[in-house]
Amino acid sequence: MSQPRILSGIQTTGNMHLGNYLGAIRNWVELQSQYDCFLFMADLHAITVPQDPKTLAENTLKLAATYIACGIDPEQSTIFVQSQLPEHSELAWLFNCITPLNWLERMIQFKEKAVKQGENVGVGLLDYPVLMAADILLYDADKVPVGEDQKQHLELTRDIAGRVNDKFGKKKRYVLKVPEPMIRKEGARIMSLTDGTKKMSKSDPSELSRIDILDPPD
Ligand code: AQP
Repeated sequence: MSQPRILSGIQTTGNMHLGNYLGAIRNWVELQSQYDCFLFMADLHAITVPQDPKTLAENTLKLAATYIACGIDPEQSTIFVQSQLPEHSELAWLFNCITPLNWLERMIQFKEKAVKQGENVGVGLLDYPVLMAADILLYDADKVPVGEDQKQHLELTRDIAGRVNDKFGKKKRYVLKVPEPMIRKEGARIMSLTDGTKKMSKSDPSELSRIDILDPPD
């Protein structure tokens, strides 16, 4: 019998921190023997905020090496770079055409990150959860292991799948599998070291706010 499938990824926006490790990658390592795991480096998500192209390419490779160093076994799990598969962007466009704008405007992460970019905020930042829905639904994923901060985006993925199924599915025959979130209680939301009201984040300008997993022991 085939194993149920898992899909998850991390943005290639910088060094992985303790939140990424405890909220995501540690769980992937534990799950890889029971699930058919598809784990990717989310470089298309990374460019929703400005990135230097050379640094982005380096971060993508560094993230792949970090997955393996943390215990993801490429013989057991499929590791890939999101932008190498045009299907992610193609499906995102199709979903764009059926997703109401106000579903996206409600997203907390968009509201928080948009404030930082002021008038220059890009459409990609608003559209981020639609691309995430495409990432997941493209693979018929059964479960999506993420940290607490991604819960709202995952609900949107489920709403998009439901909408496609209602619009285009035949009676009792769904078009898209509706995935379940997998959010562990422990480590689901690791907070910033400088502001206990905010989650630890790669893009926080203060390096003192996080513990990177590549930090030296001292
Ligand atoms: N602080 C956190 N606690 C627990 N889990 C976390 N995750 C992120 N931060 C925490 C989980 O890590 C996975 C990958 O996240 P991501 O890097 O793709 O995007 P993000 O959630 O936006 O993380 P960052 O660090 O805040 O990135 P930037 O600053 O670049 O936007 C996800 O499963 C996430 O839940």
